[in-house]
Amino acid sequence: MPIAPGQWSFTRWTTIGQLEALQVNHPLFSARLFLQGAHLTHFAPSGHSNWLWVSESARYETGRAIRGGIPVCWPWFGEPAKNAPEVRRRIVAMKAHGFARTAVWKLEDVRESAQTVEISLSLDANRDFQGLWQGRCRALITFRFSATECQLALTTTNADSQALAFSQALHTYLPTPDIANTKILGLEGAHYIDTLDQWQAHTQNGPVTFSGETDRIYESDGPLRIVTPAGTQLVSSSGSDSTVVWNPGPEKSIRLSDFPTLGWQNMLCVETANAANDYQVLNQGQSHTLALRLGKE
Ligand code: TA6
Repeated sequence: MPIAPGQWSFTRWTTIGQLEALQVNHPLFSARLFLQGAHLTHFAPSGHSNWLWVSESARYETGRAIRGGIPVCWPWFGEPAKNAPEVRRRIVAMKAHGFARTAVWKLEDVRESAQTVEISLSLDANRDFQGLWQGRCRALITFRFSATECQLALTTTNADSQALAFSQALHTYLPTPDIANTKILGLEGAHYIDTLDQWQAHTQNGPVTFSGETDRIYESDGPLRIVTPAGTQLVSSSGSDSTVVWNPGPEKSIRLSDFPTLGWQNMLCVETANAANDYQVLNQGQSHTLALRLGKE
């Protein structure tokens, strides 16, 4: 059972549209976290704007993924057919990005201090999901907010007697005043798969810049700097050797759900992942943690 409200100093239950969320109003920062999808849509140090991009067309409806923030793509990333056979053979639902982002997670804990708030939620992927996926595992995600950082850690534990192969991503949407004057530093020389070029392998030459639809899976585990005209966002990770970089560009934006036609000019996704060949395999009882740390320069 979730901890009864009223025991918290900075955290309150709220309802946005059809969805329940935890609203954190701490003297040093604010955050909004939905039970559906364990979906973070807002984090900002006091006096600052949201570090995350959220579509102005986003809809807050039961069973519908929220466009923006940090969707949790789990227990598979991307289209099922584009996953390794060991991952693909477990997938029943032919939809992208798994089912965690539209499932209701269980609130495990809220811990508050003068400097931080930590919130943990869990999802038991058991027989209730057998129409979507053939596996039995548990996800525990912990958010840690402070005046300078937003941290996420997603731990998957295999509860099945058989080995579990899965892929995943923390699908972070970041804002920018102008995508044409935005670049990502830290991927220079990295190999990547260009999903828009028949999934061919390429090597990154210089910073990543944007001149239209971009959808790439980079081999990378290092810290990244996202330099925009409004400032520089820092993204670092652990438990991940792949980073997905995505901007839909003008054409795909028209086809995307809950996405404003010109929204592509003011956002990019830098996704901390275990995607493509970076999928994970766990034996019974083993765990893996995918962690993300957002900061500002
Ligand atoms: O992570 C990049 C990507 O796989 C793109 O190909 C695009 O489909 C994006 O995710 C958004 O997917 P969604 O299912 O949230 O519309």
